[in-house]
Amino acid sequence: MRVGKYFLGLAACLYAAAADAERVPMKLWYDEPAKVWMTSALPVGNGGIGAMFFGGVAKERLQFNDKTLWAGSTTRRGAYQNMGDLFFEFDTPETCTNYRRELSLDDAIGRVSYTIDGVDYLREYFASNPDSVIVVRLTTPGHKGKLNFSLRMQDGRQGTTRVDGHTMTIKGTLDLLSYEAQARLQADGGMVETKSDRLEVKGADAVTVVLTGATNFDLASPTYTRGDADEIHRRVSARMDKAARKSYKKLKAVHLADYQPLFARVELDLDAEQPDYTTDVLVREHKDNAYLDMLYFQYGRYLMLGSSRGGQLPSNLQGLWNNVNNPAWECDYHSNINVQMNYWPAEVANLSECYAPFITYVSTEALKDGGSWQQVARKENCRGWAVHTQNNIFGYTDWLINRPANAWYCTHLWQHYAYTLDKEYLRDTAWPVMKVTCQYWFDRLKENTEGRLVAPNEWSPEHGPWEDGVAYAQQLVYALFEETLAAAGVLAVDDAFVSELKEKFSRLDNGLHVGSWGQIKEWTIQEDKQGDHQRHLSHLMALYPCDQISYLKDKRYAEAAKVALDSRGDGATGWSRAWKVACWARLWDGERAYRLLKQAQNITDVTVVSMDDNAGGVYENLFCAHPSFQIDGNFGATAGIAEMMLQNTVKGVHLLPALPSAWDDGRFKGLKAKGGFVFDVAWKDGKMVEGRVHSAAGQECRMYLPDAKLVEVKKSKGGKVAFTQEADGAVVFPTSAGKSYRLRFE
Ligand code: FUC
Repeated sequence: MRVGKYFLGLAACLYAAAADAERVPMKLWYDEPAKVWMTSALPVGNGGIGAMFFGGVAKERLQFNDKTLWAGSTTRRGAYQNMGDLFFEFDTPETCTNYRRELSLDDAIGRVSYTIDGVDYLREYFASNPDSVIVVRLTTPGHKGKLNFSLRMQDGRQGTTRVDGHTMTIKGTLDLLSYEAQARLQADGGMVETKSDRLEVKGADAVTVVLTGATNFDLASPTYTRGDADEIHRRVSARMDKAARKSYKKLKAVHLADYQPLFARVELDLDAEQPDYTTDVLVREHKDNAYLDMLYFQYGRYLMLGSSRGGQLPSNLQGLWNNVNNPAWECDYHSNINVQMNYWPAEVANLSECYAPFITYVSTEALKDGGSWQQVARKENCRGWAVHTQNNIFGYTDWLINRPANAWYCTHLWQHYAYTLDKEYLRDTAWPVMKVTCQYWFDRLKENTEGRLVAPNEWSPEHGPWEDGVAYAQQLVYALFEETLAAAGVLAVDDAFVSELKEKFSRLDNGLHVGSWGQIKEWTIQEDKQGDHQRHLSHLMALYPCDQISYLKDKRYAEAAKVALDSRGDGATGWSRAWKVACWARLWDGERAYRLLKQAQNITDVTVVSMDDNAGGVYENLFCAHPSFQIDGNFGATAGIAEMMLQNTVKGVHLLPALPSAWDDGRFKGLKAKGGFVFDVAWKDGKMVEGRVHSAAGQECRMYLPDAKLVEVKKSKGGKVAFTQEADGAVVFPTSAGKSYRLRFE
């Protein structure tokens, strides 16, 4: 155990010491350049645009993306596109000493450094959200005039590059969209020569390259576009001019001031130091080192900040990082697990603002009069909206219909409220969508022979027969109705719609049925096969991400969920293992959740799509491998780890519900719970010692602590706060909005 950081001294000092503790740096690092885009290049992103850097010495490649750059249209699926590349060619040899390539998650800056002939070379890479640019800075600390290289820009579709002064431009049109990207080079000292297809830097002291791009995509417009090529050009040029007026120091300071507070909201310290070996060695040879778990947890947060800030589109199957024009599954929005999993950590991991693009996407498309999502519903004579499984950014929705996805999306709309208690958002954004989605199901549900309402002709993605009342559909519609009723309560709506909702809810089959071998049943007619290892856990929606199954609600169903989950086995593709981590955490089995997490971290080099249960894991760059790269597994793992730390239950917030023995000592800071609470907790030898809760909304704080005894609650400044132990085991105390409370446990 590490001593001296926060476990020094008396238990009562733990929290104070923790507050002063140095954060363990969160870094991915390597001692050689990346060879393969998917497995070893490193990502930077500002939420809308992003890039992957390789860190080559003689040749560097920076591949870049804009999340809105899609081929395809309202009638053709198309695919998410590579925007382009920047190629640097240096006059130095490939051979160097002191090579290091790293990505710091703490400041969202990539760095490459090495020495040649006594000259130290340093590059920095970051994507700035406030300035909407990607920046590369090249320096030779302590030396002047040493930078000699050429810079070339290449369109992702083989278009031509225009070089104008020190600015290079690519532009083009796809089926519906137009796009443009610009790169501008500024050198300190030396000379820059403009060639027909490149810029040549000679003898510079330092160089800054600023890169930005945009398209004319607009989700809210009936044509999905707004403005023409000239308008994009003006927009991109204005961004570029504004950024180029700032010094590198200023650009970096603006980036750090924006990013660092968001990232620093959450800490997870599992009593491990940053290892002195590289990240590929960490994951290949030291998978049990808890630093990997800390890093993997935080990487999900980093990737969320990088791929889901602002704009109208959620992060796609690869977040926003993609180097080809025919990516696996078109890098689309898959509605039967993938896009949802991308948002599982958003609230609990304290990145509520990153939810906005997903919420905007769902609410805009669902409420678009006559839009494609509404047309899917109309074809079935239903109000509201529905989607198929595969979705591009232009409302085009195909492959098998996935009706319950509308309810699933709505559970996300509700989650955002449940954590933030933002009533205005609930009324203006979430409620209208939840209401019409309920109406879809009012029109669709039918009565079965027992007089219960069931969804007719449904599937359990992605296997088995189509039947009435399968668990997947019932559990999701149940969650939709339950949460919409809760929303009606908050908004004090009590009209004919709410009466109908109550009536239908009282007759709805809840999708929880225990089968012949003690399992939660997946289908109604077909027998569930024991040992069916299908990767989707669609009949366990009610266990996670929904919460109808819980030991605290009805032990019978929790036990049946355990049987069903166990029968699915531990093998799985990337995202599926992450889901299993969260499910085992919900069943309070920390050891099994941990075992799944370790399997989710299996190193792989497979870059082609495989459905093999044992091919999934992570690449050297810690991207989750389905395979191929699919970012849902990164986000799912972050959510799963959070679920091992904190759960919202009917009896209150359950702290450390699934702590494995491998994480016997540690602390977390900044995880969010429903009701506007933020928790910090420190534990030792598997026992909670101290904590803190911040109350944003002034709600009563309820905690369910079966493994710990709360002995003291104190206001941050001073006085003790009385708490009560309720008959159901919950401990409860009042809070004031904006105040923090220190908690001591025994
Ligand atoms: C779903 C999954 C696949 C894959 C694809 C993108 O269809 O069943 O495993 O993740 O989405």
